[in-house]
Amino acid sequence: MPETSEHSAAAGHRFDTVLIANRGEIAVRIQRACRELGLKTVAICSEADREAPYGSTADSFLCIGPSSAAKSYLNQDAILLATRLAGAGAIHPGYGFLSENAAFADAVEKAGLTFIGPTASSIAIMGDKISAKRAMMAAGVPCVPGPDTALPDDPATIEHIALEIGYPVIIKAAGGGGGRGMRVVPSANSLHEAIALTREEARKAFGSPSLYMEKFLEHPRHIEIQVICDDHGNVVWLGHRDCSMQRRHQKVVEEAPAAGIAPDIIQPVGLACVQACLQIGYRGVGTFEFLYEDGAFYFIEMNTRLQVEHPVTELTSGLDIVQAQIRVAQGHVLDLTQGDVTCEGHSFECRINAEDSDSFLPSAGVVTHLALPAGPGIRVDTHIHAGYKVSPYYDSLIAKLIVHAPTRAEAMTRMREALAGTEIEGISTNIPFLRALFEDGAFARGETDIHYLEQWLKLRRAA
Ligand code: MV4
Repeated sequence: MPETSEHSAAAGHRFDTVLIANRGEIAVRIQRACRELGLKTVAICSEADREAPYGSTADSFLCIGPSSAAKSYLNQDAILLATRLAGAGAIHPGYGFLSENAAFADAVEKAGLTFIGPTASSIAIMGDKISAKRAMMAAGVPCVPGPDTALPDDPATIEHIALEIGYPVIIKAAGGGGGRGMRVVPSANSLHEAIALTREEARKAFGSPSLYMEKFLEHPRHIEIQVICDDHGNVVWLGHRDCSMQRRHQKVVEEAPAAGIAPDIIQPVGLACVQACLQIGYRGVGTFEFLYEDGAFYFIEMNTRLQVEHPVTELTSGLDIVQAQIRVAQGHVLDLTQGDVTCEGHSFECRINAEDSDSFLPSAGVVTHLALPAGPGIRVDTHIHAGYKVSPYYDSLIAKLIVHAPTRAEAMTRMREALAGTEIEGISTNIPFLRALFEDGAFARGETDIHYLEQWLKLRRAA
């Protein structure tokens, strides 16, 4: 497609100031990317975050509401008003909050602003897990066995679908995702009851009773593929990550690349993701989530946002994903092709949470002492400092420790070193738990799946 001024800088694409509709470490991370691109930044906060340093490093800083997220970081009207008041031309939603809200993306664009993310329509397609699956199957992305349509009401037809898939099956809500609204069905005995229960939960939680059925995979790994797309038909995939180390659907440790996945086995999956992006006209950064079991990949969901764990891909690919995300939102042509993408070495990320190391209950309070690790191959993404007050209102993530080294074993050693050099006092953190995990033999050998961490915790508690 020829580059015309219209293509490179359409009305909604022209901006020199970005409002960052988020808080915490990601607000800091996005500000850094904006400054490096020569863009001015607007920070917003709730009353609880008035003293946060990310406010004073931004070009302007507006308090938009009370501490409760519903009245501040989720308040669409307040954010749009702040954007207009501050004269910003674009909104970066970060992750969480409004990042995957199609109505918000639509409202931003309708206000003549740029939403730094995919189109509202892409967000809506991926938000409905059935339409996401249909789009993926149509594009040739391997999916978990099961129909890409909603379950009908007729009991006999439902039984037939389950038999065709083969037990155990899993019932999932179309409006769910991230582990919400799903139920495993071991055998025909409990099929109808499970559907009735999940349907009611879905109606209440997501406002839609729509369900679908899949084969239940019993011991998969969670592997995801990062993509970035511009508005001109260019798409690249940036390798893969393993995010199997999770507890109650909260990721704890992520790594890139996923251990023990041969290039020739992941290559066709990456190409299928690229194909899918082209087919749906995707723009921005995105993540394809797969379950990986017995050598095969099965698509489950697509995330249409910048993810918490993007740094492990930044360190292996050498790319600044946040800068690239902003540049494609400006309408720029992606300045790299697939041939330019080379993933080197191995990276781990540990999520440091303000929580009790044993009970995992959130721990609010003042950080009285802080020492952060440094050195070759060590990166810390955080918004906290000594004297910082961790508020009870938001997610407990207070820092991300990210390391990079030539091999997985060296990266593990480097993470042990980084964890040893991290001192946070005044509040409880999960650091003791992370230190113990990086001493675990099975983890070191890469012998883990999505259930490993919870089993490991159970054994550790029993001991
Ligand atoms: C599954 C599955 C097994 N089989 N689907 C949980 C979160 C949501 N993204 C999908 N999830 C799962 N879907 C089939 N067909 C197991 C899970 C699952 C899981 C997936 C990824 C990471 C952690 C998980 C923990 C429990 C269950």
